[in-house]
Amino acid sequence: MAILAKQSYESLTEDTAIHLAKELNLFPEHASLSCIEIGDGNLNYVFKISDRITGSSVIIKQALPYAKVVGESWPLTIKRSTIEANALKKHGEYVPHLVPKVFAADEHLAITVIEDLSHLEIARIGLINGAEYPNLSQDIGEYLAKTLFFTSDFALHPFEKKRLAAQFSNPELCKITEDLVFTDPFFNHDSNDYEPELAELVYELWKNTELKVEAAKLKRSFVTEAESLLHGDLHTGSIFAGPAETKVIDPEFAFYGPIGFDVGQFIGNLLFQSIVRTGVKRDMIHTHIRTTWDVFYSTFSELWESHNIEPFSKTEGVKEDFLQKVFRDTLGFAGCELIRRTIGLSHVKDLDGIEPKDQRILFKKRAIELGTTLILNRSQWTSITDLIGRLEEEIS
Ligand code: SR1
Ligand code: MG
Repeated sequence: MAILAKQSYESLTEDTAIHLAKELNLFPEHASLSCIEIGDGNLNYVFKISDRITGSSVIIKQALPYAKVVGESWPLTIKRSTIEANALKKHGEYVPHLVPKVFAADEHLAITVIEDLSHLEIARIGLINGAEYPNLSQDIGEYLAKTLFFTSDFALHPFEKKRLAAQFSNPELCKITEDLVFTDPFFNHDSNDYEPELAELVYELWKNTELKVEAAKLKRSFVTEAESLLHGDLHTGSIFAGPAETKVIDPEFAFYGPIGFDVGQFIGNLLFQSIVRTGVKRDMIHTHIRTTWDVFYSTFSELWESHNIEPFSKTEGVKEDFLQKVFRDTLGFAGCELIRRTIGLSHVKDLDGIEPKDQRILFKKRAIELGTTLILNRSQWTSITDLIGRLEEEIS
């Protein structure tokens, strides 16, 4: 929705962001405002505006008309800002405690004004530094189950479900995922990015027809299965976490897609930490993986029993069959995430931050191998214990 007099896009600066905060009446009239740009993501500006008098602050996030990670040569729709604001609001109907509050949004300026969460830290950074986040997997399991159940055909009238699917049509951002997650890493494509020491393994991957057949199936599923309103980019960099609080941010890739994509991206990103850790610190990650799946499964099952409007939902075996399909998808999508973040465009600090180089290469080889195993074995493994068992085998 447009809320400002100005009807055309211009990229904000720290000064104009302060003017905007005043125009939007985000602070009391006599506030003494300061602003810094704190964005370190791939795509957007993030301005933190603070009142020096009261200490209160808000975030103005602005989509740039290009991908910051690459530069102006990669144009990118600013409509993603409206998708993001609407997804935060929609998901916030079901899990208000797990997403930031949205104070305002403007489609022309491509801004979303949200609560400042800087008392929390980005979960990826915290996990790399050894933070435990005791509630993280419980919270994300609940976030996944509730957002994905309540936006699906199991909970919505078919007209409302299809209205939402149309509202959240997000072709440009989906194309990024189709290319960067599902296509480019499986071919010799310019966008790929890997160390020469990985070349042999990467060439083997490109020649692995069995793997490519399975990757093609996963891509097809991503492109065609409009099951629920996904976050669409649920890696650990899209989550703010603290000792007792979790908030999911950045749903600019939101669209109607397969449920297992969100679950798999989160678990896939935890797997990077499984790869780089040892001993009890590694066990802790495995506990997070198990808890995520268990809480997702039990919460989704309870919602199925209590709120499912689909007549087939009471037929014996339908729920179990559906959740088994979600589990299979979860493993496959997690496998794709492991491979793309290791050899494709847009890496993760969990691996790239490892020194010395020999160690980093070893972990990256494990990530490629584990990703391959997940994609290939996703139909044989039927429980989260099968996945944890495979992870534990690796070091025994
Ligand atoms: C050009 S965007 C690269 C990646 O950043 C986002 O967070 C998504 O994961 C995307 O694939
Ligand atoms: Mg993001």
